[in-house]
Order: sequence, then structure tokens, then C-alpha cells
Amino acid sequence: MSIQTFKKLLVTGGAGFIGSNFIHFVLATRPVSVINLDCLSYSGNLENLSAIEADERYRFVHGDINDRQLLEDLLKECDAVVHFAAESHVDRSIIDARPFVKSNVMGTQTLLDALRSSGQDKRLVHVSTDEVYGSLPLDKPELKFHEESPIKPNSPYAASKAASDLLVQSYHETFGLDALITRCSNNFGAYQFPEKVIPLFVTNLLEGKKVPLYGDGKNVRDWLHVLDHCEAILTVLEKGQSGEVYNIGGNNERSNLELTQAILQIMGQGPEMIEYVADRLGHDRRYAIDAEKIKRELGWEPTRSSWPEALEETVQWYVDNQDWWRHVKSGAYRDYYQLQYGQRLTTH
Ligand code: NAD
Ligand code: TDX
Repeated sequence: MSIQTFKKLLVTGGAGFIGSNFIHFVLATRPVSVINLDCLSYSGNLENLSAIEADERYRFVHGDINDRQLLEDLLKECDAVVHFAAESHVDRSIIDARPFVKSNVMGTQTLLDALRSSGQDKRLVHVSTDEVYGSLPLDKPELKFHEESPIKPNSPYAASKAASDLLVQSYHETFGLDALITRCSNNFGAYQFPEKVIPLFVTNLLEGKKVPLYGDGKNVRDWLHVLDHCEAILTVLEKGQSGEVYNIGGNNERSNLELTQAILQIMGQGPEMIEYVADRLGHDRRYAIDAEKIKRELGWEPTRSSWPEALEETVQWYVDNQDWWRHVKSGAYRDYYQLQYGQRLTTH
């Protein structure tokens, strides 16, 4: 297996949850430079990156992945792209799918065209999701998603990610683009926007509010620590086979009720804090990842995702970093860009 090294990465969506963790991780573990291209949608937060702002290997560019000229200019400096930029929340896609098509589908297509016109030598890792495979039944625990499973997305979010995956594959086949796709399960860890279940529940409890559990709470997710995910993405970038898809999972399946009870226990709270609310429309019952391929071919497996330790550590991060999530919940995080970069945020 050959190992590729890179001098400068273009990271799209690096002000979001996984992208910012990835930038911290890659700067700490590799001698590379990073350009972070992010439009600072509601989930983009430069406070996630305040600790490395002065690092000369890091540069933030405020812009949209739908801006082809900007992409072409940035690609001249870079030898690989790690593509996180997307609308990422299922509930928002049920309310309004349009931004999902714009960023996830059209944005990815614009990036692919920019890569095409900048030569065939730049590697792309497209960060996708297990949600493109649809849903598994609860009564067949032996079933898991593998890389050849049919693409059967259910939510508008998942459909937009599936469309982007298919575009990436088509550009690899048609134009020979050096592109790889990763599909991971639910991430947890620091800097996750408090609309997603773990930070929403932890911060609600810290504010003395109840936690809204959808439906019967029996839906199952496979929880992957965000730093395990970052390490897996880097492994795929450096060692992956062009044109391949790699599943990434935490071997850590939990029902939402189990997750909620674990959070309540860690935080010393009782079951009266659970509020059962109406189910999400089209709510996928179970996701489960078979991540044997990346283990067998590239030697990666999760080392940070096991519970209860990893969940306790994540809960503690939100307990210790109340300024961070209180700025998000109050909207004050939107002022950071103006303070640091002297310009007002006009988008989203
Ligand atoms: P996030 O919502 O926290 O971050 C997304 C980032 O992308 C934000 O900083 C946002 O400003 C930026 N962005 C959105 N549209 C853009 C555009 N048009 N141009 C430039 N920047 C744009 O999301 P996340 O949870 O960090 O997810 C990152 C990626 O990982 C997404 O592609 C998502 O589909 C995928 N993913 C996430 C999870 C998870 O559990 N969070 C699991 C599987 C896959
Ligand atoms: O308030 C809530 N109550 C609740 O019961 C919320 C926000 C969620 N839930 C349930 C729905 C899901 O079964 O918790 C589970 C997890 O929900 P989310 O945190 O919204 O994640 P999910 O919909 O599973 O999608 C996540 O993982 C796959 C990411 O948001 C996606 O970007 C990723 O692709």
C-alpha cells in the first residue's frame, strides 16, 4: 500500500463541527498547511478555530463552494481537497430542502468542475454519510450497511448527500478524477452544533430544560467519536484507493432512549426530564455500519468511541465550555467574524 503525502489541503466546511475538528487534528499530526473555505452558514462557527487562528499554516477564506472561480483560484495552491461543506441537519431538510440541494448537490458539482479544470492530479475526499443507505429494521440486528448496499435515502438531506456521492463517482469514472468517498455514522464530540441530539440534550439539561425524545425512542444510531472519524478521513486521504467508497463506524449502536438515559445518568438527572414528542417524519429506524473494508485494506479502526468513557468525556466538554454553546444558542457567535476579520456577516 502506498502512502501519499500532501503539502496544502483545501478543507471545505472547516468552520463546522467535523471540519473544525479535522483542521485541529491535521495541523497537530501532519506537517501540512490548510485553507478553510466556509460560507459561515448558521452552523459555521469560527470560535471553533480560535486556538489556531495565529498558526501560519492555517488560512480562513469566507466563501461559497458554489463560487467556481474562487475554487479554481484556491485549488492552484492546494494538492488535495477534503470536502465537508454541506447542510447537515435532517430536521431542517424536512422543513426546507432547497438549501440542501444548493450546497450539497450543486456545491459539490461546482467543486467537481473546478477540480476538473485544475488538472487531474488533485485528490478529493468527499465526506458522506451512512444515511445514503436508508434504514435497517430493528428486528434484524445481523444486518449492517456495507459499501455495496443499495443507495436508498429517505430524508431530503440523505437524498442530497446520495446525489453528491453519485456525482463524485461519475466524475471519477468519466473524467478520471482522483476521488474517494467516506460514509460514516453519527459523530459525537466537541464543537457540535446544539441542534444535534447529544449537544442539544446536554445543553438543555444544563439550562434546566427537558430533552425532546422523538417517537418511542427506539431508533438506533451507531456513535462514532469525531476524532476517530478525522483519523479515518486522513487514512483514506493518504492510503485510500482512488474511486473507492469506505464506510466508517464506531461499533457502538445505541437506541435513542439508551443514549438519553446515559446522558441523564452522567448529569445526575432523572427520567422526568424526558419529554416524548412527535416523531420525525420518515424517521429512519436504525443505522449500522460494517466498517471491515477500511480495517482490512487501510488498517483503521475506532479507538476513541467506546462508551461510557467517550460519552462522559463529551458531556464534560459541554459542561466545561459553556461560553462556547451559550454563544451559539444566543446567536453571539455570529459576531466573531466581524470582531476577528472586521467584516459583517451578510450570508444566511
Ligand atoms: P456542520 O453543519 O456542523 O458544518 C457544515 C459546515 O459547512 C458549516 O461550517 C457551514 O458553514 C459550511 N457550509 C455549508 N454550506 C456551504 C457552502 N455552500 N459553501 C461553503 N461552506 C458551506 O456539519 P458537520 O456535522 O460538521 O458535517 C460535516 C460533513 O460530514 C457533512 O458533509 C455531513 O453530511 C457529513 N456527516 C456528518 C455526520 C455527523 O454526525 N455530524 C455524520 C456523517 C456525515
Ligand atoms: O431533538 C431531538 N430528539 C431526538 O429524539 C433530535 C435533534 C434528534 N432526535 C433523534 C433523531 C435521531 O434518531 O436522535 C437521533 C439523532 O438525531 P440527529 O442528532 O439529528 O442526527 P441524525 O438525524 O441521526 O443525523 C446525523 O448523523 C448522520 C447527522 O446530523 C447527519 O449530518 C449525519 O449524516
